[in-house]
Amino acid sequence: MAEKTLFEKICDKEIPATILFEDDRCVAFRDISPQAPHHILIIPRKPVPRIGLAGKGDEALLGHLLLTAAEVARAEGIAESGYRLVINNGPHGGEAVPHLHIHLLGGRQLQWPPG
Ligand code: IU
Repeated sequence: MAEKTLFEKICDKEIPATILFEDDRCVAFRDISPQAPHHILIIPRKPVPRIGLAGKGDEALLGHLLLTAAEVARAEGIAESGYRLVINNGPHGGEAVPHLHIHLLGGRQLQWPPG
């Protein structure tokens, strides 16, 4: 059996994290190194490594992750002021953890384009 990813260990509560929401398909927790006043990661329990490796069978899961991100933003009180959802894919995308995650960033004016 493959070694669990760090984020699988967070899902399984083997590594501590500040979890804001969880259900049978996903977990949302505060990023350990926040880049904005609100910085939350929404991840699938299924260890999809990155969006580029998601398949047709993951369509409903991907929709669920996005809707969960929007719900968490509402719960955080940043829905009205605005926020950004980011998925880093591969080396040039800045991906560091090979377990699909959506960054939810908000609580300050974000710049465009990103660095
Ligand atoms: P990236 O898109 O793969 O670069 O993002 C990984 C994120 O995971 C990054 O923002 C880290 O701060 C965050 N993170 C975390 O929240 N907890 C951890 O134990 C580790 C990374 I390692």
